[in-house]
Amino acid sequence: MAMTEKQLEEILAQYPSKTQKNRKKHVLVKDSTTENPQVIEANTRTIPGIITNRGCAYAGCKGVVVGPIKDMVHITHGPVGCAYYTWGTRRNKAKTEDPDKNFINYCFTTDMQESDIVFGGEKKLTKVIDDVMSIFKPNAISIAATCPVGLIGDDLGAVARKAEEKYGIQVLAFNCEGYKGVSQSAGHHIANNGLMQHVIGKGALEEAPAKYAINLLGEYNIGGDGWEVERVLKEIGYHIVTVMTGDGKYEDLKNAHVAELNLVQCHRSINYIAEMLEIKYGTPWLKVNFVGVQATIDTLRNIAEYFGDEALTEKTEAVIAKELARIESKLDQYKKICEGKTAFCFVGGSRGHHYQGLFRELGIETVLAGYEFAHRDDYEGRQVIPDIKLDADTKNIPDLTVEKDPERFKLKLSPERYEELKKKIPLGQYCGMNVEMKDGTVIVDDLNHYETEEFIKILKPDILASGIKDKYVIQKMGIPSKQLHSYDYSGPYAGFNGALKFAEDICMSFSSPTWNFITPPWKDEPLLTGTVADA
Ligand code: CFN
Ligand code: HCA
Repeated sequence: MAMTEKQLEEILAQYPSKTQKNRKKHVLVKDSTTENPQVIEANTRTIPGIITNRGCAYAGCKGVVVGPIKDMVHITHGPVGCAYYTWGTRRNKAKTEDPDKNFINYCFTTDMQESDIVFGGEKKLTKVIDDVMSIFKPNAISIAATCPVGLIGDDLGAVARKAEEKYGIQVLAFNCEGYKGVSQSAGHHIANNGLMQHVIGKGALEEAPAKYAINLLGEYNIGGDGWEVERVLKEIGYHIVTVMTGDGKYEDLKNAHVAELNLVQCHRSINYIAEMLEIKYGTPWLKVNFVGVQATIDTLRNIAEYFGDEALTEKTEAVIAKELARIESKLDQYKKICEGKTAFCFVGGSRGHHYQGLFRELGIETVLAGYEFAHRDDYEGRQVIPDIKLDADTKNIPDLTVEKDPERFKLKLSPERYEELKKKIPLGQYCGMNVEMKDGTVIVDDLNHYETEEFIKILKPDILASGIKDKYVIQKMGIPSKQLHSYDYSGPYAGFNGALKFAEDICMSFSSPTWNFITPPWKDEPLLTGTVADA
């Protein structure tokens, strides 16, 4: 069922007029016939009082980007709740290669108390670092600031510097206080800058250790996604220098500069590093998408096209054919259950867009989608192979000026070859939400609980893909919910095996008898009634 402008107006009419004006800019009914492309407002402050699904800068920095690096100890300087939340809920998996150097299963925090707020928390932080060094002896440590730390003015940098002198290892201080910026997006940026400034490029390698050396950026190995992607890439013959940061290693990250190409899966959280690597070391990047069978195939072909080697292209096609032969008939079974159904797909940054392709190939149409904290380019689209930065040494990235490394900079893609690739690799593919969604579907930025319930009543989706903050409200409304952040204890959902696992999981949801015991609201409640007068 499509949404009309009038229905949208009725939903927004329930707000006080200032809020209504604001929210109107964050919601679109897709219409490809407008004279100019439709614009959605994004990356702005949530109105206080609205229950948003967003997280904070600390969650984006420590929880998302830095936390998955397994051979470092990550200390949360702040309340235990902040530490626990970013440790225990995000399912970034990691294998133990060296039994002494995987700290993912530990949660480290200063557990700030009221007395630390009054008298300062630096001593406690120093003590935690001493304990970490005497018990765990990691190769490096990160310290992440939470809101109270910023408010009382503890100097994380000074504590980190003293610890570096004392122990001779890197101690990275991230001033990612939760209140910075408008969402976790600010934290991604802080993490990217810190890793680029202090870790990447510090390794000893000068050359790629093998042919077809790549980095996989913005892959956090949630539910094992990264492992499935690596399995396929390795079988084709790529050498993965580092994964940022799922099952990632500090020691590998230091050598990220030697890769010939960066693959960017999540463009929202790690695009800054991709750009900085290009400017500093001349490494181009390619926007990839390993969610969905067709997206995976197109991505593998684009990467092979980039290297332009016949043997690699042949191997790519052979692997694609083998994988398809293995999964296609099973997927067909699941498609029979999914065909004709509709979904809402609302996730943080890139998944709100990436998962629509997978839904589509199972026969499910996404009738409403959006991002919690994405920026306008995530909606409007971007190129698969971005413009190369020939003016690399002069370009400024906000908050950090990166300059060409004169010793190690090597333009790894000639301008002529770039022009050739631009023609071969289709622009805009899988790179923006607004471009790909159908007319009449709804696009919502920073969706909130009130709107979720109202949109559900009108659009009556068969499944709602989002996060923990609304999962149970949705299920109590009689609609299956699939968490696309944590995968509800399941996964992987990326690559060929992931597509199959995802299909199996959502078919299980559709087929559960539970829904017979719950009446969805549109069956026993009137739709919209009345309006609230302006405050
Ligand atoms: S794993 Fe990623 S894919 S990193 Fe980002 S924008 Fe979050 S933690 Mo939740 S699931 Fe989500 Fe994306 Fe990139 Fe995850 S859609 S909100 S900050 N995200
Ligand atoms: C975060 C992390 C989160 C939360 C998931 C959710 C994740 O934003 O701090 O709200 O369900 O993926 O774990 O996005």
